[in-house]
Amino acid sequence: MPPSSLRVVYAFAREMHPKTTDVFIQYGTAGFRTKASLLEHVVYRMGLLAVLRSRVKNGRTIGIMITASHNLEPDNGVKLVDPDGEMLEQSWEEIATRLANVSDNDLESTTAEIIKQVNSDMTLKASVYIGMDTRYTSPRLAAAAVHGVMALKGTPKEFGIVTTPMLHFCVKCRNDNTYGTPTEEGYYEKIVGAFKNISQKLPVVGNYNTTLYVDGANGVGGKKLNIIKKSLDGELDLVLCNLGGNGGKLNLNCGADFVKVSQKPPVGIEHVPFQRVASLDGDGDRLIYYYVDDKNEIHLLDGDQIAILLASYITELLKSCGAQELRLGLVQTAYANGASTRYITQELKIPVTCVKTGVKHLHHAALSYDIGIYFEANGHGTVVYSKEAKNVVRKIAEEGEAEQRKAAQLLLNFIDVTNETVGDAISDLFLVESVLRARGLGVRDWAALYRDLPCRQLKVTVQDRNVISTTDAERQCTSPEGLQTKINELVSKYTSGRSFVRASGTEDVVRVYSEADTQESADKLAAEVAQAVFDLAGGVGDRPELPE
Ligand code: NG1
Ligand code: ZN
Repeated sequence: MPPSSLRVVYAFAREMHPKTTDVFIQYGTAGFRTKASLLEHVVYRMGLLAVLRSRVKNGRTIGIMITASHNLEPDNGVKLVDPDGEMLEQSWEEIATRLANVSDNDLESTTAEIIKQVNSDMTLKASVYIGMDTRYTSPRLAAAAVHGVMALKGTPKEFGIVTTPMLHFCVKCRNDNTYGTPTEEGYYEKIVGAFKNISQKLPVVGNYNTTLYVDGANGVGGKKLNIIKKSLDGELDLVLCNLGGNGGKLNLNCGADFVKVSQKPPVGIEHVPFQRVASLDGDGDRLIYYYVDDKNEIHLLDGDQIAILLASYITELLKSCGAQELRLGLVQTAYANGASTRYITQELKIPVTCVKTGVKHLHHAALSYDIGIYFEANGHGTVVYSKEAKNVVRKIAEEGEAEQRKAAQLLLNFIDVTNETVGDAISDLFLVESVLRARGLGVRDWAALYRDLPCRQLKVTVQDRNVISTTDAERQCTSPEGLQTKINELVSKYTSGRSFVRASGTEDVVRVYSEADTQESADKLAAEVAQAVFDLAGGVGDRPELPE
């Protein structure tokens, strides 16, 4: 493509998606995320960038997802998906930020500079898959992405409303046809099909029952489960709530993030005591389980418990297959409950790596195991299996002894239920249900495996959140001066106390986390640390108060 044809980049921008704001926007841990009204020019430009990225990757398909995940309705966002279905390579985040923020007048020249910098061969074909969540602002933004792709003569393909993990899955399949068929139907066929295979092999036993309530966060995940529900042949009886009807607003007082952070059940569900409920987030990539007891108290089964459930079951299957030589490990962040880390390392004797917040860090660390299980406490996570691991299991499934073969075949089904590209609430839900069924566990049995330490998360608004620097996978704070010493001093007053602070990558706040032996102590410690942040890191607004 000769440079002169870049003029269309400017023309499209000026005519259709002009930059109408000077607010600086940054590609963070989850792409660009802000008020939907500020995003149209950004998404158009991500259409351009996706084409360049596709060409740098020899024409392999790149994904663009329009979503703001668990944020409320007025927000939206956009993120790019790399060819293997993973998050955009980190070195391109700065390029994305630069392209998103230049003026329309400089867009043509900046695009030319980037083409040169990344060495994108403009004669190659380029393919971009585009998906969106259910927000009313999404179709307009998806159209902007399409225009961006077309401006640089790439080929866009729109998937309409899909979960974020479905788009990741389709991108992966398009670039690697051994993984599956790159369509929504292909996703159901592989993931739901494998779950049905497992169910047919495993009778319902013990305390497991096939009824599962679902909080769909009034987003896309619940809608897709409604499609899946019809094909489950009674293997799982889904009672779907918060599907977006009856005036239910996306993520408002419901969904995985609400349940996890507020530690309250969502609105929109009539709770039956001790009934297990799965809560998804707005774009279907996070999953939290919980139940409410007969005193109306909530018991959470978050990402930590999901990871443990999956890890212990896969370990058992590996043993039954005779494939213990495969190295299985777990990846967590500082937000993982201390009790979970202790249980995994001391009881299950499974190695744990702790990394910085952000899926890409977890995913990357998980790849260093033969079977890597990663979950953020908030319910985002999945399992990744190395090629070697899959080959070993396949071989046993074909050539092993009868019992080993059976376990290996079950593990192969389990692998097929997994969306290895990214955390996926729907795939994770079927994985959890498979394990509960296989082990005959009721939700209380699962919750009884170990007891979480009470914890609390708070946010503090400061002038500039970047004054907070951290080290040791965010568990220690290196600036502002004196803050870590103060945190240590506060923590030392509490039994089993732990606390850390970090700047959010998705919101303009500093996050505070604490845990201790009682909820009162965890709440008090969090509030005290929040005050320390406020005092030492330039807090704005009202100083956080201590609980009554
Ligand atoms: P930030 O805002 O950087 O804390 C949040 C989550 C991350 C991750 C991203 C992307 C917490 C404490 N943080 O990031 O784990 O999921 O959003 O959505 O849950
Ligand atoms: Zn999400």
